[in-house]
Parts: sequence; C-alpha cells; structure tokens
Amino acid sequence: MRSAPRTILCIVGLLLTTMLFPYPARADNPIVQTIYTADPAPLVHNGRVYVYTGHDEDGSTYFTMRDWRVYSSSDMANWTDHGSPMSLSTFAWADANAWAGHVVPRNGKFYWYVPVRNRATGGMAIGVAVGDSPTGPFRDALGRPLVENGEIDPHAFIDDNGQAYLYWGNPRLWYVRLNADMISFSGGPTQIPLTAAGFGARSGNASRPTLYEEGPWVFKRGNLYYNVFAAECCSEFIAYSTAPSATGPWTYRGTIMPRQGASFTNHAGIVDFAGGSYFFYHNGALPGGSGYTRSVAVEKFAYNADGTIPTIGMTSAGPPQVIPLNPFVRQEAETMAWASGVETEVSGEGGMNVGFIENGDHIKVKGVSFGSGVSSFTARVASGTSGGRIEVRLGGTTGPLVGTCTVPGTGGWQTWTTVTCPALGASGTRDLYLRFAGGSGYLFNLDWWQFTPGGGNGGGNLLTNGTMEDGTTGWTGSGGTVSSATTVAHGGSRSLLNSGRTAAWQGPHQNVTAQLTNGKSYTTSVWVRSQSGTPGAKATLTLTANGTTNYVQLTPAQTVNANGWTQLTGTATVSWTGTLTSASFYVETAAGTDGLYVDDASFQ
Ligand code: FUB
Repeated sequence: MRSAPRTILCIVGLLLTTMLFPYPARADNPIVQTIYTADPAPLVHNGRVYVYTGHDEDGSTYFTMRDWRVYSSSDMANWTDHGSPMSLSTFAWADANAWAGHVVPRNGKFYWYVPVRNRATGGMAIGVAVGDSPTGPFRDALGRPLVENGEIDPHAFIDDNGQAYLYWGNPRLWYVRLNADMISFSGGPTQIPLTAAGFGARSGNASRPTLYEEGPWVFKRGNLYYNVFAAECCSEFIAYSTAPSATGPWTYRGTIMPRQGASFTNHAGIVDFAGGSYFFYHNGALPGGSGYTRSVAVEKFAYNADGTIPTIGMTSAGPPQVIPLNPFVRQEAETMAWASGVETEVSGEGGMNVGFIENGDHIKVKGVSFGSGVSSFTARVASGTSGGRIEVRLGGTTGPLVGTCTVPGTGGWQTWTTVTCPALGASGTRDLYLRFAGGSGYLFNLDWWQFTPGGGNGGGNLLTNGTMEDGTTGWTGSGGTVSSATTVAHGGSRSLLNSGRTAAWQGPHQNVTAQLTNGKSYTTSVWVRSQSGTPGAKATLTLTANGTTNYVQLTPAQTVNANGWTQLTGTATVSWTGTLTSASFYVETAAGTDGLYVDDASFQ
C-alpha cells in the first residue's frame, strides 16, 4: 500500500467503506494497515501472541498471494511487524497461491503448514516448513508436498496424548495422523463425513450439502473438541462444530461470526491469552478493501458457561489493551496500533523499520505509560533526502505536542543516526502519536524510539504533584480558590483550577526553597487554559534572599484560552545573593484575573 496509489485507494475505499462497512477512521481494527493481510493463524508463545497471515497484493482481482507475514503483540493493541519469513520461493516445487496456513510448535521447533500450487501437477498441495523461532526463518522441511489432493487450508492440532493431526479441505474435509516429527504421517488421509448433523445443512448446492466450506481450526477446551470453519460461500460466515474426540463425531453448533465486513471470504483462528479468549478473522475494512484485498482483525470474547461460543461481531475498536506499553525501553517503530500513510521494510540494522514516510503521515502507539513524566525523546532515523521532523503528540495527530525532533539527511535510507529532543508534559497513560512533517516526497525512515523519564513527581521534577492527579496536594492559592478539576485535564483525569483570582500575580504556587541550587539552570513546562477570557499566562519564580524579593520569569507569557491547553515552556538560570529564605513556583497572568486551569507541570 504505497503512497502513489493511496489517493485512489482512499477515494474508492472511502466509498466502499461508507457503503459496506461504516467504521470510523483511525480505529485499531484491522490490526495491520501497512499492507493487506488475510487468513490469520494465531499462536501464543512465551507471553506474546503471534499472528501468521497471508498477504493480498495491492489491487488484486484474485487471491494473488506470494508470501506470508508474521505479527506479534504482548498487549493485544500494539502489533509488531516481523516481516515475511516465508514465501513461495521457500518451496522450490511451488509456483503460486501462498494461501491460508497454520503454525504449531513442537520439539522446540515451529512447523508452518501451507497450501500452495504444485508446479508439477498444477494442483493445490500442502507443504510444511520448519523454523527455530516463531519468527523464522523457515525452510522447506521436505522439498516436496507433505500431502496433495488438490485441497487447501491446513491446520495442525496436537492432542493431549501427543497424537498430532493435520486437518484441511475445500470442498471436502480431511485429516491425517501426523507422526511426532510433524513432517510425516501414518495411514492415509481420512475424509470426515460431512453430514447435516455434523456441519449444518446447506440448501441449493448439491455438490456441497453441508455448511462446511474451508479453513478448519481445531482445538480442545476442557473435554470438548471444537472445529471452527468458514461456512457456506459466498459470502462466508464463521460457524463451528464440537466433538468428544479429535476425530469426531462432530455436531453442528451454529454461527460464531455472521456475514459482515466487505470480504466474501472469512477465516478464523482462536487462542486464549492473558486470561482472555480472542477471535481472529479477516474482512475488507481498510481503504481499497475487498474480497481480494483483505485485512486481519481480532475481537475479545468469553465462552458461555456451557462451553458454547457467543456470536461475535466485527468492531473497529478491537480488544482492550492487556498491559500498557513501556516508553522507557527501546520500542520498535513497527510496533503500533495504527499506521497512516507509511509502510514497513526490512531494516539494515535488523528487524523492520517504518519507511516511505511523507508529510502528514503518522503512527499511533496505544496506551503508553509515561508514569510521572518524561524529559526527552530519542529516535533512530535515516534519510536519503533532507529529513524532516517527528512531532511527538498525545491523544491524536493534533493533540498536545510534547516535543519535536528534527531529523537530518543522513546520506542514505539505511544510514542510521540517533536524534534526541526535549519532551515535556507527558504523564500518565496516553496514546502516543508520532506525526511526521517536512517537505515533499519521502522524508526519512524510523527504526526505533524511546523516552527518557523525568518531570511529574520523579526524575528530577522539583514540583510535588505536577500531574495534578493527587488533587490539590502540594499547591496553594494566594487569592480565590484552588481546587481539583475533573471536567478538563491535559493528561490523566484531573487538573488544578484557581478560580476567583483578584489580582494578576495570584495563581497556584508551591514552595521550592529547599530544592533550588544557586546558579543552576532550570527548565519549566506547564500546561494552562483559562476558565474564560484570553489572558497572557506565564510561570514565575519568586526568590527572597537577604530580605530582598526578586522575580524570575521562567517562561515567556503566552495567550491562553478556554478552548484548549497551551504549553508554557522556558529555561532560566536561578541565582541569588546571600541566604535564600523563600522560593515559590507560580503560574500567573500578565494581567487580569481570569480563572486558570493548570496541569502537567514540571520544573527541573
Ligand atoms: O486466502 C486464500 C483463501 O481464501 C484461503 O485459503 C481461504 O481460507 C480463503 O480465505
């Protein structure tokens, strides 16, 4: 999904989306926005959920698929792109149709079963690749098909007694008993009887008397075996059957996901993770989406008490985030909840990077835990042109700007350098938006980013309760009333309000006498809005030493208003002569007595 066709895709997509799939923009489902993905196969391994997908080529008018992709998440909201560790070229004997596969771990290895077209026969066959890690690389385990009968959509299941099965089929449904090596089998393929009792009755299609269409997903929960499958093309819905054993007999249990979502196929995978159950599927929800340009999405669900699966609808929000993301360790740029305009590519420094960045593009990282505050933002960047800027924003692409990093030209798209810029005013848990700005054409690539802690109540902030989340703790008024406000907040859920001021110098303040060092330079950041009116607001330090009071202007005065937050920032050297007896940090106005809201204050 490169930038050139994006305009056309967007127009067509907007129409299709409005007509067929009325989801708002910038939601978090589908989980991948940089390419079209299909046929999800989730796997839980070592505290992460991996999703193996197919890849629909842009503008496809058939299932034109040449490689497979891997994504993973530890929080079900931000997904890391691991690129493509397997493609048609992995299988020298295959020439087309990198369709719906499944990965299962065993013996310390990962086995990836896929349907591909056998060049020699022209028919669909099942291949198996093996890798040493969930992200590969994967190699053809056999150099030939594992099994071939012209049918598709393999799924492997290992029963409690260690017996593994491979299920597959369209239009029929098959299984074979895999040996413990997972790349050979005993006995021949067995056809599972497609009866109305087992898989639901289909009318009007003599060659397909039951609802079963393709994409079996078999698992065991308690004593019950489940087979979740795509039903009754076209359009497909997702249905399921249950059985007392891995080989049946199966009983049809009904619909899980009704027909929805602008794609005439659907394809399901279910896993349990971090105490929740998750249903993966695909639809045509991205701009330009259709039955041949699909996208993988996920919903959280809970089994009914009797073990049945509830009806699950497609949403644009996806599941709630399991744990917040830590910004104080290196985070890959390709870990994100939403991407707009950008793509990913293999990075020369390992893994992937975000690339093809143009002016106005952005990525969203959901639920970032800034704690008591940050002091700087660092990014690993490269640019074959003259670079641009990374705007570090909160809550949206026009949300509060906490920092701007300038990216220079580095002499190449894979010539990496590290840039750092001050970042002030981020605290609590917020959605992070990295908005990219600059001239025309591609600006730069981004490999990873990281914040340095600071501000708030830790990391050097001299102010107590700078986030205002502890009510009025630490703050005093010198006129009017100082209260904790919950109606507006810059970050978190509270701000501080000083209403009823009777003089411009009156504002919320706190004593910082004991914390100051003579001659030191201090940086201030504080977010302010007025209750009404448009006063000029500023941060000031009052210093009393040897009986004399001086005023240090910590930030220039900025016009603030009642419609949104304005950041006051500045750096000032603080010095005095003699003994310091009193020092107070103030937020005040240059003139007038408008009420002031104050939030996310740091003085360090
Ligand atoms: O992606 C190609 C085919 O479409 C899959 O193999 C089927 O399950 C259907 O989703």
